[in-house]
Amino acid sequence: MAGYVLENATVATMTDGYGLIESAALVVEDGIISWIGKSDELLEKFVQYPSENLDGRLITPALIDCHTHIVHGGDRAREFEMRLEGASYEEVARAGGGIVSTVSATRGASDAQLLESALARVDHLIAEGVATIEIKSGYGLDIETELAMLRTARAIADMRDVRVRTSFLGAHAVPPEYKDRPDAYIDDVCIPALEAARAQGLADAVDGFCEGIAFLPEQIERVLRRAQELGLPVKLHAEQLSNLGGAKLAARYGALSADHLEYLDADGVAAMKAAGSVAVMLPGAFYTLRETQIPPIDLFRAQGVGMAVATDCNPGSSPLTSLLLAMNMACTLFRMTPEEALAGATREAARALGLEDTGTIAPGKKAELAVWDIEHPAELSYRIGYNPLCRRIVGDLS
Ligand code: DI6
Ligand code: FE
Repeated sequence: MAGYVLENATVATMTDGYGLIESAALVVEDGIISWIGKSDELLEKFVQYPSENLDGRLITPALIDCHTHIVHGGDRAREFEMRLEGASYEEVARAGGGIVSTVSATRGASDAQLLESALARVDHLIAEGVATIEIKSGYGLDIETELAMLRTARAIADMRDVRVRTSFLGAHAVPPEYKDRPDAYIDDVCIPALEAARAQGLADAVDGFCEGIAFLPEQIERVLRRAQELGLPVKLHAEQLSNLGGAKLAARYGALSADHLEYLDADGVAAMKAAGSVAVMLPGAFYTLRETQIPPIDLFRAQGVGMAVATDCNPGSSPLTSLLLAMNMACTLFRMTPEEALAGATREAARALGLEDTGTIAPGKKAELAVWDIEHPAELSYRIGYNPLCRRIVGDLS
């Protein structure tokens, strides 16, 4: 393939703030952005390329959903009803519902069923301009099913034009057969499954759920240590329902991100800043669980901790397959600005995944673009339940 030019567009490069360029042209060669600037300054050598007039539409980096549990069996609509009848998320979990019920459904699903149900959700994200999706394991909680989840996640990238980054989340919940024996679960299942995932090239990162209803910091640390020995980057579900110092622990392991963070304190923010960890905001879970304490957005801003925004797509606390809605919620519920929300679903999401070749529009980055039928990028966060995507461009023009 040679190259092409996109002309007559407004481009939000997201390199620094929106980085808006009006009446812009963008040149792609061999799937890589090679030039971006004003149309009337387009270099002579690019004029030979086929060009497409975008009629003033807005181009942004393709969106990145950097935290999902999109591969899983079953659903939890009944649990949703229970919560509406008054049960809390923790009560549902302690009563054998919650994560563990999805574990049964996931173990009971065939690989084909897991793939098919995940693809239906993935297609919703793609339809909104998403080109990279992070997908976690964590509903298998036995070696075989954890690996099956990760294989399914990899298979999605073969079935759709989307990049998938996998995170091993064996330390997500204690399965029923290890009830009250979380340490034995970590030794017998979680660490061996992590090693197998690493050996089979199925894990790009390692995650955990550090919480009273899941694993304590000492248990999480054993997993993070093994990940580090295996050369895998780490991230962590931390401070979602209480403050156990999870983000600080993850920061000691150079975490790419700490996620949720509603109960994070100033100390934790400082530790994240020092480690360069991204704060992944998951307003879909906050909304679904009707949380009231918002993450320390002002402290992240003051300290310069990057904020990403993701769906947390999962069957329990965030049955959400719209990253645009997550961006709207990040603004309305967390008081992030539309500019921060868009950076959160592009540049900062890329950082949260350790990806350097996507998330902004600049020479050398991959051509992973979203073209929108809107004039200003704030519209992406402003509308609720409206999808203004015109097209996604990944590599070639199609
Ligand atoms: N935090 C979450 O929000 C999801 N996992 C986690 O560690 C919830 C998963 C579920 O309820 O199934
Ligand atoms: Fe999650």
